[in-house]
Amino acid sequence: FGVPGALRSFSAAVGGAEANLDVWKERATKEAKGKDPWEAFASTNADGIPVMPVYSALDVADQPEHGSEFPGVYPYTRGPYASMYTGRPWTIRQYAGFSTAEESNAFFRKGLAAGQQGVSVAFDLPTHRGYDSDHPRVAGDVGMAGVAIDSVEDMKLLFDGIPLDRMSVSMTMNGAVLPILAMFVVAAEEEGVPAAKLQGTIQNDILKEFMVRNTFIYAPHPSMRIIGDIFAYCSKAMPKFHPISISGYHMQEAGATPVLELAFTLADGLEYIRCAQQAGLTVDQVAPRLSFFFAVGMNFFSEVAKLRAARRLWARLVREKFGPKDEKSLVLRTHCQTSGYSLTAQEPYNNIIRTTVEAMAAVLGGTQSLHTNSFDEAIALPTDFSAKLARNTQLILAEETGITTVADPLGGSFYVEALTAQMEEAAERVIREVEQLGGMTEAIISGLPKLKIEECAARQQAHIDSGKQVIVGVNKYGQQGEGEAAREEEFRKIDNTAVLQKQRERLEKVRASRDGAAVAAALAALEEEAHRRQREQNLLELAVEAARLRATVGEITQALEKAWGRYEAGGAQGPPSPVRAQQAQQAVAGLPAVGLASWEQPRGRGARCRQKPRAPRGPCHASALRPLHAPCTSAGHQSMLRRQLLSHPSVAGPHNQNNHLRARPVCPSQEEMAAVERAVQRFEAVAGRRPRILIAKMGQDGHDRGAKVMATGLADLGFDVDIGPLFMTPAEVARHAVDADVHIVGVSSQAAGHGTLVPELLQELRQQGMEHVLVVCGGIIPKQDQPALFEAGVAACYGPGTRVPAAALDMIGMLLEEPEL
Ligand code: 2CP
Repeated sequence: FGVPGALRSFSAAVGGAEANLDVWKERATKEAKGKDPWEAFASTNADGIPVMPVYSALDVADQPEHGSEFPGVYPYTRGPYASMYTGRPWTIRQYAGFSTAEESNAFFRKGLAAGQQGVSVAFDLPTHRGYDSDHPRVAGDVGMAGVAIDSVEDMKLLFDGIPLDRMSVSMTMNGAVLPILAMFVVAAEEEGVPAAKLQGTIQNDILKEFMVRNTFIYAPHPSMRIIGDIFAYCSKAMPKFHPISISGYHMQEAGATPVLELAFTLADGLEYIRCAQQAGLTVDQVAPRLSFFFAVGMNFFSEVAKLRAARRLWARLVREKFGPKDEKSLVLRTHCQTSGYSLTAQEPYNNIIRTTVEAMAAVLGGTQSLHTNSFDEAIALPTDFSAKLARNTQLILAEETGITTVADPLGGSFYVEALTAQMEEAAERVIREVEQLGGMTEAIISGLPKLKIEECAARQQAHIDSGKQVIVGVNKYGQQGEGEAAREEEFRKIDNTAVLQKQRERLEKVRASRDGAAVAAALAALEEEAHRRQREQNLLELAVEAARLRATVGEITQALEKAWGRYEAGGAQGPPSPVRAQQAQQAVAGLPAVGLASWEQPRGRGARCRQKPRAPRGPCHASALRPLHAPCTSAGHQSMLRRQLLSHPSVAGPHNQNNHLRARPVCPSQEEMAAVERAVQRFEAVAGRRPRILIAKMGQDGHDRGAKVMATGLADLGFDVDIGPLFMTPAEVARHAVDADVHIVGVSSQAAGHGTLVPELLQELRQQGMEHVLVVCGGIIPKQDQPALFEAGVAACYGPGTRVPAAALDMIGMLLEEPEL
């Protein structure tokens, strides 16, 4: 069979390529009708990297490593293991969790019986934020976007019948990571499985929470202290467990391009090694158990190249910066998840195809573990049927296609190798910038990474709006009559009240049966340690003791909160200051400043706008706005709020009563912009001031991309916009609405809490004499939830993909309908 291709001398190939290039150019020029083929056929990818119409040996000739790399060998570009999937295919690990521990356990067991190979737990938002289910702030969120866990008793039910000594378990937990990991350890221990045998991963990546995901509890510095203690505990007591999953996934979901996702994720990784060193560990004690997590979107070759570049760059950076002795410290192993952002609410069966393509990119990029999204996740939680299709996507790839028979089958592709090198170089430049700021903790405190990601999101939105980025069935080829392929009755619905009731009962039982004095002492020990300037005891060790005594998630969280307070996320919650916005714009060279400054609207009281209560608009009205993309609600929170309300009217959807798209994008719409301007002026003439809206996030749902896109868009259109802080209660929103004297409250909901929270808000507004305020909802509001909301008094629901100008006109129209306005 001759000499392996990878070892063949390149000089002959390069010489031959030079000769053939001229012939190619001549023929391509003809095909380009006389134009320079590089200009005619070249393009630019999302990262701004030029993509040539053809690649050859010439494009990799300057890469010394080209052709000499092997999987399992430094710098690991081609995979962390020598045999890769020929020895062991990736782990099929589907992320799930909802309602109670019992229901989630049944769902896990069904999946495992049907071919799933690892468990991956989604917790509900109260658990993420360290609240017990009976806390008054969280009623609407309990069990909705993940499973509710309050104590070890819940944790034991969650893993009932699942052999924790053999099953690798991933837990997506960042905020309340101490109580949850502690409860996992105790639940296993009480089932006879010692911590040393536990295998799996806890996400525990707080840095990206401050950037994009928002389930933090404490400020960055104390949060990093927790992570250091978890590293220290796991390196001793849980050597088979991965104490962190350093996650870029949510960055891409929030808008980051593949290079930005890669750069920030690796920069986070470097920061975590430093954090471990501060906790007294050596690089070789922590780095081999670090794991990563990337999103895989529709940019097929960029995603493959990103995973390859990630391994190469990580190996090199760790070697250069930390000089480990153990080669395992250099190896990047990763989980991947197909993109929730790429899923569309419209023609949802297209999502099966998208997910398959993305899954292929993940495995051709060499992932170790994979979650494939269900096709209906843009609309609701996955059903048993859609979850089965998602799982089978992986089983078919692993067992029917032959993809697993060769390690790194794309290795040596001129394009893939050239792109890998370009992405590595581009990411390294960003990492250098972050390191110059003092590392990722300091960079995050400055707010810059978040702003860079937001800029990318705005740029991508503009590409979608203009049709430059095609989304089949949405901004191109939408067919009448095919918009609602998934039947409504197939959606999974959680009975939040029943879950809440069950959790309350269980909590009461736990609190009644434990030794109260011992629990109080364990909690006091935690608080005392948190107060210390110098570490004396390990916080996880103390949390394990408290969990063993049946302290709850809320109590353990609160013990530390007494010392550290609850972080009021400056960066995540509020609009950036003009200075920060400007810095970010400078940092992201060439990106347009998309309305960031308009978050800084002047505030002030104007003439009160009085209206009669109005008849609710029905679902037809609400759905007439063109749905575009939707967040993936898989276990609710995995997707950052995706392409929400569009701020540029370059692709207009018709207002028609059937919720169908036209078959082609319509290019308006200076007229529409002018119409909004006229409407705002008319409103101002009548009400004495511009329409004023409060964009509110209620409950523990931290997905704020859509809220910010909407706020920016409306401000650009002339509205006065208030954007409330994250995690408000209905009463707080109502108070804010009174104080700001708004005409409209726009509630953004991505995590299913609206069913409880929005009626409460309306009630609060009524009690405060603000029944005239127009309440509209946006985000993921499943159709079956809408009648109850309209019944309660909601004026409109603007689904994913609603264009801001259309929503603006709609809202002003509703306000002006009132004769006495
Ligand atoms: C693997 N092994 C092999 C080979 N491949 N041995 C010989 N030849 C091979 N070809 C061995 C490994 O050395 C390891 O053993 C064992 O098999 C398992 O392999 P692994 O590569 O460690 O796979 P894994 O156990 O599945 O772990 C993969 C990750 C882990 C990436 C390291 O961190 C992980 O599974 N993460 C999942 C994270 C996750 O599910 N996140 C959910 C996010 P040893 O261990 O003995 O070495 S949901 C997110 C949502 C969106 C949200 O955040 O909101």
